[in-house]
Amino acid sequence: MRKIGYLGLAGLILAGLAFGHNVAIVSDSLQDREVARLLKWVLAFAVVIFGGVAGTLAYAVYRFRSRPGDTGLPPQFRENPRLEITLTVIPLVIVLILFVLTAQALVKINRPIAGALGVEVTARQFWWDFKIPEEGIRLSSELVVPVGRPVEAKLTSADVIHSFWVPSLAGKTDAIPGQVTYNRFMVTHPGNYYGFCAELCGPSHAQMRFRVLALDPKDYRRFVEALKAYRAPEPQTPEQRRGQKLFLSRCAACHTVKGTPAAGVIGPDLSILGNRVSLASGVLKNTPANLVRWIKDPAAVKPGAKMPAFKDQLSDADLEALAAYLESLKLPGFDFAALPKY
Ligand code: HEC
Ligand SMILES: [Cu+2]
Repeated sequence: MRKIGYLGLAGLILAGLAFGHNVAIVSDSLQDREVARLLKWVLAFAVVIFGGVAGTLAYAVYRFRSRPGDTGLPPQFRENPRLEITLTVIPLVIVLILFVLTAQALVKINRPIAGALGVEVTARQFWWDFKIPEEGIRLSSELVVPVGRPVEAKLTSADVIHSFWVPSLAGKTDAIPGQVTYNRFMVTHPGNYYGFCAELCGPSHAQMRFRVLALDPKDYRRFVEALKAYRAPEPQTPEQRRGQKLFLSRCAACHTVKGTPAAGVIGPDLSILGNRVSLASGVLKNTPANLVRWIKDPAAVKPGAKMPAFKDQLSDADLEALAAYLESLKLPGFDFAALPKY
């Protein structure tokens, strides 16, 4: 009996160590802290119940094992009201405690946060558009936020139901046409956080990604001020000039480049494409070769993409000129590729 007791104790200690390592949750955002707290309670009850059930079972097997000389059936019992009431009340109490804790966590997570940075998020097949009204800026595919300040993402969709999910920052929240939903998080470390659409929304659902680039508050401020004052730089080379001309005639109906006549809003804002770490809403690394690949035939990269293919209209030299122009659209002094990835 004592041996079994020791075994149970060892199990409890091991489980306790696992708690310390916070096995399931790696980030420490506002929401994840609440979820981690809940998880600890659930695990604690699970360990106690498992220990109780497995311990009792092991004890019974050992204590009432058959011995030499045993004959016939052991003593038979029927009904034990005291035991039955105990076994009903204990789970009930556990469920009630978990209910109260969960309700508390939900209230905390869903409470508007004073001083949060509001971000208007519009999901579209198959990309994400971000507006920060307080700063008067628009960003597409890559949202830039400061570290240490809560963010309140106000989600909606322009077409079908999508779901906003940055696994390292917060849980999923659906983006629903005609409705506004909220996803609140706070980033604690600068970094490049991978985001995904988590609701099947069409052929390129799995390719509907985005990034949250979290900067130190000072860098964030510098970025916002630079972007507010930004006007696309003039093309510097004949190739870039050719690219700009092509862009204005072929692409400007759908895409915006600040400081030029290009003001389309059907597709992502390309004003600072040169600063981007990714293309095609987080799917390709931002390189001139990938840019050419994308413009040539978007649907070959993302089935069902809502941008037309240009492979039949533009020559390779045209495509390279467009890539050279777009890569030159850049705020100097920001290297997002150097951010650690989460
Ligand atoms: C009919 C509208 C339309 C036209 C015209 C158009 N695009 Fe697009 N473009 C889109 C849409 C929509 C997307 C988003 C596709 C997706 O990611 O699913 C997109 C995405 C992009 C992206 C990736 C942006 C990101 O955020 O990752 C680039 C780069 C781009 N387009 C460049 C161009 C260039 C260059 C041209 C002209 C040769 C052009 N587009 C013409 C609609 C258009
Ligand atoms: Cu989606």
